[in-house]
Order: sequence, then structure tokens, then C-alpha cells
Amino acid sequence: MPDILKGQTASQNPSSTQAIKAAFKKTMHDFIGKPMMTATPEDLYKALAYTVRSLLLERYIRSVETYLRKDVRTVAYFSAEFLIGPQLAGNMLNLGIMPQVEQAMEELGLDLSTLIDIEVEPGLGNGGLGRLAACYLDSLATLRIPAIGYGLRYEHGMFEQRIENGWQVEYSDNWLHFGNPWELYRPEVTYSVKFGGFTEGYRDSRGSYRVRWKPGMKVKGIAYDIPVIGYQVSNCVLLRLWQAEATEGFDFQDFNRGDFYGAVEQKVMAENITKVLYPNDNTMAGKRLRLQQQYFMVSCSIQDLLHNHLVKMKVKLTELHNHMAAQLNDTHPSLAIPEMMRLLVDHHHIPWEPAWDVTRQTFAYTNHTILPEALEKWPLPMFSELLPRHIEIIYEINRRFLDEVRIHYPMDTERVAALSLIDESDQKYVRMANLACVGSHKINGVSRLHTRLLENIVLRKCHEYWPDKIINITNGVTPRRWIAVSNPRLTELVTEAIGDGWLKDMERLHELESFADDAAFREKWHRAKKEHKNKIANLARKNFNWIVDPDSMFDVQVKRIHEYKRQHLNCLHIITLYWRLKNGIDTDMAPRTFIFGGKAAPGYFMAKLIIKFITSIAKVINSDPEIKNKIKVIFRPNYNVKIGQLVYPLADLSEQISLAGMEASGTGNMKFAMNGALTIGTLDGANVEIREKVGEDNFFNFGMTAQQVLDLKNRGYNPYDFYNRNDELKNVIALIESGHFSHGDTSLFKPLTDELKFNDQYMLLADYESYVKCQEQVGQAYGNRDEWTKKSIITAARMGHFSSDRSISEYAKDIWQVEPVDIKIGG
Ligand code: 26W
Repeated sequence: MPDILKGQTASQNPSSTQAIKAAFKKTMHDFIGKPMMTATPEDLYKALAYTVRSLLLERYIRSVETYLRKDVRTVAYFSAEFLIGPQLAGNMLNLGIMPQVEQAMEELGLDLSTLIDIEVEPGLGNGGLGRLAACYLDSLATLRIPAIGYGLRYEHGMFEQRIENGWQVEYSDNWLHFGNPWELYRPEVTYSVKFGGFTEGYRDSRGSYRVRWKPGMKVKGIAYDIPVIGYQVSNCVLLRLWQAEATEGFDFQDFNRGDFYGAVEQKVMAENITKVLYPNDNTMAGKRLRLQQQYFMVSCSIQDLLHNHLVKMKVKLTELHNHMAAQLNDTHPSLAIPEMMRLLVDHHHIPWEPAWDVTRQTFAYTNHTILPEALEKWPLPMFSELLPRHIEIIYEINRRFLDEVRIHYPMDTERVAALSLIDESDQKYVRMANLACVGSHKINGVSRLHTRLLENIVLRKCHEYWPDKIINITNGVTPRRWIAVSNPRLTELVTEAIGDGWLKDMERLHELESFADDAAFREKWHRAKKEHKNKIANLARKNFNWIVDPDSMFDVQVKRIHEYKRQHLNCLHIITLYWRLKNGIDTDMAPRTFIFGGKAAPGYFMAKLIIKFITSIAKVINSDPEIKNKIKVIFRPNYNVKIGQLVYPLADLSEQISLAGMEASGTGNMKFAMNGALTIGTLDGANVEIREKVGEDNFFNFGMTAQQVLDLKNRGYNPYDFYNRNDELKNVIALIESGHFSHGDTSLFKPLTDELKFNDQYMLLADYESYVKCQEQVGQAYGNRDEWTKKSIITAARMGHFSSDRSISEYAKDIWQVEPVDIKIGG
């Protein structure tokens, strides 16, 4: 027997150290095909990934078998983004093999954490919405709910951000360069997707009138499957991502005619569809390719669903809603509704009414934003040209719906116009949110405040028409990735204190509360954070040559850069402190390190200027000898899931300072707090509920409430009044205007200061004073280390509610009506 196979037969248990070691060697041999001595770090990572994947697949295959055999009710989660992050560590944790793998690697002379670090993450999402989808897959699997996530396999994910001369510069992301060991290529799972052309009516053999779509172009969608395993269960869910390919390699007729370029043109066009993720977060661009992406994803997915139910499970399509539930992650996949109607009516010849009943009972829609610029609407001419059959179906849905509305509200043309799927106020548009609302049986917001704003403002008319349709399900995040994987020190400490049940039942973190009064425990808690800060400070020095003091307070704001999130309010505070120190005020302040991270949409001028602003004040302040290291400002480039895992555990203070009423929920706020950071925040999104849970004493609240924001807007907001009234604010803005942070250039930040003084859409000046005062309280509180640690422990202990397991249980009960299914392994 070859040497590499020996260990494997010696051990019965495939998860034992010896078996893992043997499997690793065999993978090196079979899949990498190199002797260990010539293996690159990527080779070693990949060999381990395949080794772990093989254990995963055993459970995945058993899950699929069970689901098919039992014909279980399944959830289909539709999302244009799945920001799953690196897979290796999470998979090992959920499989419960971390210690054995570590040991096995050690015996092979390899360091596990170095291997984990090599993984390139798939950046298949922008921010909150994409990451939420990923947390939900982890919870679906952990709660043993049969599920499939449908999305797109973008060849280039979120761009890589570099900072050059203080500005953001975008580089294309090439996450597939070394291959993706977690995915299974499924060329046999392929569907054809049509675009353009025209429709025509005809009579079928029974004389019924039908419509047929003659497309102008066809594209192939190919499945790539990524199994996702739950924590300490054998259940797996599937993430199925579609990639676009040309129907033929290229057109041989063109080729033979000598038109080499024409021959590949179609291929290039088709394959463009899944080329790149649109890097816009909360802004609608109205680009044709984006609409193509959305339809491509939805068409492949619905065809796949119908195929699986009809062919594999022999379900009658009029019964489909009894066998599955489909969730739309925002409106990006809402074309699923007319696509389902098209397939049921045109292809399966189901009459309109029953088809509509099935469709509506199948879909539910989650709204993630109330920013008007993010609400998707497609210009009618573009939409009709690309999807001629779908526009007819949408018109038919609309006609029937509005007839119904007119019966309930005769003569109320304003209401009819507001509910219509077509915006006719100026140029015509298809309104995707209205489509999603009409075609769904439930609509949910993502925090209590957000849901209330949906009911009262954004979807008011819809709420009046269907008073029971809108519900709230507050977001959550998975404690497996965001505590256990990111923060092993804290995890160990918590587990030592209360056992390991909390990772599956996060409410059990409450048991930690009594430890807040235990001085020895507080010391350990403080040390866990401190050690992490030390480690990152060392890394920062090594990798970026940044000098940071681990004894200073780490004050962190990481998230997409957007005016409504108000990173520049944070900057105004930093400059206030700087101004005070320069003027001999507050010289005994506790030292602070301000850490920023986040990407700006490439076309969003103000957001990019905010990045330049942060890096510019960093440059001036960090090198000012008078500041004596009291303040350090750092912008960590290329913020992503991996960096998030490093950052959440090290924060002392979490900045959640959006203008109240703007942030639908926020999920970073949860990740910080469950790692023991205290929050400074407005009463926005889920902050409201976090504060309620952790207690007012453990949350630094400032600023206007959403109601006060509305009232002030209604009274007429004039930022200049606030500017005039506050001398310190005037000094701060004058300092920026003087060119102090821009080498004397007084024009660089003028767009920023002018916006604040004369328009201030996100009301920074109105909240400035309250923010600065609140920060003073934070500073004082940090001075009392023991009290701070107590608050930190209590905060983490009370965050159980924000586990995505709780969110998913609510979806399962209130929307999907699905039950857990047991998967048995090895028997
Ligand atoms: C059409 C362009 C576009 C792209 C992305 C519009 C809207 C989006 C997303 C909905 C933006 C997003 O990620 N929203 C965030 O969703 C999170 C998960 O629910 C919330 O926690 C955040 O508050 C919300 O901004």
C-alpha cells in the first residue's frame, strides 16, 4: 500500500487527527499533484480545504438524499449577493474538527492559522444585505431547515480598494485566480435564458389563446454549488450560484466567413452578464446589464425550482406553495414573480388565476432600505426591449390589481397612481418594490423602527390596503463566525464560564451577566481584548508601519462609506479633539485610536471625498508632535469580511451614528456589541433594540430621534443656524476651510464644508453638539477601566437576541411555515 494511504485505514473515524493527516497527504497527491516540499502556500491551503470539504460533502450528500426522500418543505432564498467570506475556518468550526486539524497540521510542520489566512474571500456582495444572506445560510443549516440559496457567481466580486495619495482607487478583484475549492461545478445543471426579441399570440390545439416569446438572444446559465454546513449538526444547505455562458462556443458560420471577431462577440456579450458585481450600495444605477443580471439569476433559479419539484419530486405545480417558500432579498430578485407567472402560464398552461395564487403564496419580500435613491425602478423602454413578455405580464398583474383597488377606493386616483406597478409621473418606469409587494404574501422590514417607517411612509398605501401583510423581523448575525471564529480568546473565556451551549442558543449568554461582578473574570475579559489589540497593533506595525498604542481606546467605524452613515460626523469630532489639544484644552483626555474602514461606490463623489478627508486628517494629526499620540487616525484599506473578523473583537467603542430614520437595521452594530464593544449611536435601525436589550446605562445615545428629524425637516432645517450658534463647530469648520488638512488647498474639501453649511441633507450640524457631548461621557467612562469592563461584559451577555438563529426562527414561523428535518450520518 502506498505510504499516503496508510493512516487512513488505520483510523475508523474520518475526523480524527490521524485520519485528517492522511487525508491531507492524499489530497496533496491526488488533487495538487506535488511533493510537499515544492508546495506553495496556496497549494497547502487548497489541500486542507479539499480535505475539509470531503467531510462536508459526506453530510451534504446525506442531506440531499434525506430531503429528496422525505419531500420536505424547502426554503429558497433569492439574493443578488451572498457575501459568504472565507470558508475554511467556519467549516472546520461547524464540523467540530478544529482541534484535530490543528494537531494534524502541526504534526505535518504546518501552522493552521497561517493556512487559514491564505484564503481569498469571495467578495460576492456590497455590504449589509449580502452579508445578511450569508449569516442566514449559516442559521438555516444550523436550525436544520432545508434550504437553497440562489445567486450569481460573479467572476469579479467587490473591487479591491487601495489608497493612493489619500484617495480610493479601485482594482479589479480576482478571487477565482487560484480556483475555488469550496464549489462544485455542475455543468449538467444548465438552463437557457432568453432576452429581447418579441412575443406573438397563437391558438393551441384546443383553441386557447396563448403567447409565445421569440427571443433575440439566448444565454446559458450553469450552476456552481457551494454546500454550507450548520453548527454541530449534519444538515447542509446549498448555495447555488449561476454563471453565464454563451449557448455555443462561438458561431462557426461567422467564423468560416472570416468574421473572427463577430464570431466571438455573442460569446463575450453573454459571458458579460456574470462578469462583475455592481459596486453600488443603496443607489440604483438603472444600467441595462444590471437588469440582465437580475433576470438571468431569477430565470435560472425559477426554472431550477420548477424542474426539481416537477421532475424530481413529482409535485403538481398548482401545489407548489405547499412544498416550498421563496424569500426575495430586497427587490433585486423580484423579477422572479413575473418569471414564475410566465413559466406557469405560457409553458405549463396553468390558467392565470391559479397561477397567480401559487405565485403569491410562494413569495415573500424583505425590504432593506428606505432611501429613495435605492428604490429600484427600470425605464419602461429598456425593460420592454429586454423582457417583452415580462412587461406584458406585469401590465396584466397591474390591470387586475388596480381594478381591485378601484373597487375598494372608487375615485381615489391618487391612491391608484401610488400603488401602480408603473410610475407614470414623468417618464415611465417599472417599480420593483410595488411588484414585490403585490406578488408576495408577506413583506418584512429588518428592524422595528424600519418596519414602522415602511408602514407609515414608504409603503403606506400598501399597508393601508393589506394591513396584515407587513411584519417585522429584526436582523441578526451568526455568533459562529462573528464570535467563535473571529474571537477565539473571548469564546474560550465565555465557554469556560458558562459551557458551550451558547453558540447554538445565544440567549444563554445571559448566564454571563453574574460574572460582571467577579473581579477575576473582569480581569480576564479585559485581558482577552487587550491581547487582541496587542496582536493587531503588531500586525499594523509590520504590514503598514502604523504605530498604534494598544492601551488607547479603539474607536471604530467600519461600514460602507455613505453620507447617511456620517463618517464625516466622526471626523468633525476628531478635529474638535485636535483643536482642543492644540489650544491647550482637555490635555488630559484618554488617548484614542480612531479606526475607519469601508468602500465608496466608484461613482459616488462625496463618499470618495470623505475617504480623502479621513486620510488627510490622519496624515496631519498622526504626525503632529504636539498631539503626543493622544489621537491616532487610521483608515484600513480594502475593508471586507476578513478584515471585519479582525476588527470587531478589538473595538472598545462602536460608532453607529447614522441620521435617525436612515439605516434600515445595521448588522455591524450587532457584531461589535456581541464582542463586548460599547456603542455610541443614534436611535436608528436596530440600535434602538440593541439599546433596549443592553440597557440605557450601557449605550451612549445621542442625537435626534427619527420623529425629531421629521419634525425639524417639516419646520425647515437650516444648518447655518446650528453653525452660527456653536463656536467650537465654527472653529472646526474654519480649520478645514483654511486648508490645514489639505496642504493649504482651500478648495479640496469645499464641497464637503459647503454641503454641511448650506444644505446638510443628513443633518450632521444638528446632531454635532449632542455627539461631542456624548463622546465626552464616553471618554470619562473609559477612564474607569473596571466600570467599562463591567459594561462590556453586560453588553455581550445581553446580545443573544441578535443571533441570526432568532431571526431565522421568526422567518420559519411567521413567513415560511417550515420545520426542521433531522439528518443522520453514519448509520
Ligand atoms: C439597487 C442598488 C441597491 C443595492 C443594494 C439598493 C439597495 C441595496 C441594499 C439594500 C443595501 C443594503 O445592503 N442595505 C442594508 O441592508 C442591511 C441588511 O438588512 C441593513 O442592516 C442595512 O441597514 C441596510 O443599509
